[in-house]
Amino acid sequence: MKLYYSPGACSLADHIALIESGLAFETEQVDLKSKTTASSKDYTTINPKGYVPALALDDSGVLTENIAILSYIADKAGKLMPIGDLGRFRTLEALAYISTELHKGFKPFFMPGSSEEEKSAAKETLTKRLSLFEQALASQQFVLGDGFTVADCYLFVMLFWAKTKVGLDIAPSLSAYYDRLVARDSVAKALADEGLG
Ligand SMILES: N[C@@H](CCC(=O)N[C@@H](CS)C(=O)NCC(=O)O)C(=O)O
Repeated sequence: MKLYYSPGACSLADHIALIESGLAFETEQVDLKSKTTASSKDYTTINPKGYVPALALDDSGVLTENIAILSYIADKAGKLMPIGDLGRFRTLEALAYISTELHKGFKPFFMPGSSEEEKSAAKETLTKRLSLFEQALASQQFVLGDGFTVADCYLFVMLFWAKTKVGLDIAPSLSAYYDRLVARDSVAKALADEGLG
C-alpha cells in the first residue's frame, strides 16, 4: 500500500492509522500546488480529485476520502475500531462529524483571500463543534472510550491545526488529550516522518 500525503494535511490522520495498524505501507509526498508527486508523476492520474489523501492498494486500485481510508485501514488491521453492537457505527459517526463539521470548518484558514470576518466566524464555529468532545475526553482517554481508534487519528489532526494554524484556545480536557496523543509513538513518528517533529 502507498499513502499519498502532504505534510501536516488531513492525510496525517491516515499516516498515523497506518503506523498504528502494523500493516506494511510506504508513503509518497504530493505537491498540492503543482499536483505532482515526489517521483514527478502527475498526481491527478493517481487521484483525479487532486487532493490528499489517496491510498494505492496492493491489488485493487486507489481509495480516496479520509472516512473510507481510515475505515479500510481499521478493517485490514482488525483494530482501531471498536467491535460489537454499535462500536463500528459510533466510529463512523465520529469520523463523519470530524470530516463534515470540523475538517471543512477550517477552510477559511487554508483558502487564500479569506476575509478576517470569515476567519473569525470559522473560529467561533470550530470552538463550538470541538466542545462536543470536551466532556467525554475529561473522563475517558480517547474519543470512543479507553481504546485508541481511527477517530483519534482524525481528531488529532483537527487539534493540530487548531493549535498550529489557527491559534484556537482549546479547552483543558482537549489540550490534555492532544498532549497524550503527541506523546504516543505512532503520532510522534508520523509527525517526524512528515518533517513536523
Ligand atoms: N473530502 C476529502 C477532503 C480532503 C482534503 O480536504 N484534502 C486537502 C488537504 S487536508 C487537500 O489536499 N487540499 C488541496 C486541494 O484541494 O487542492 C477527504 O475527506 O479525504
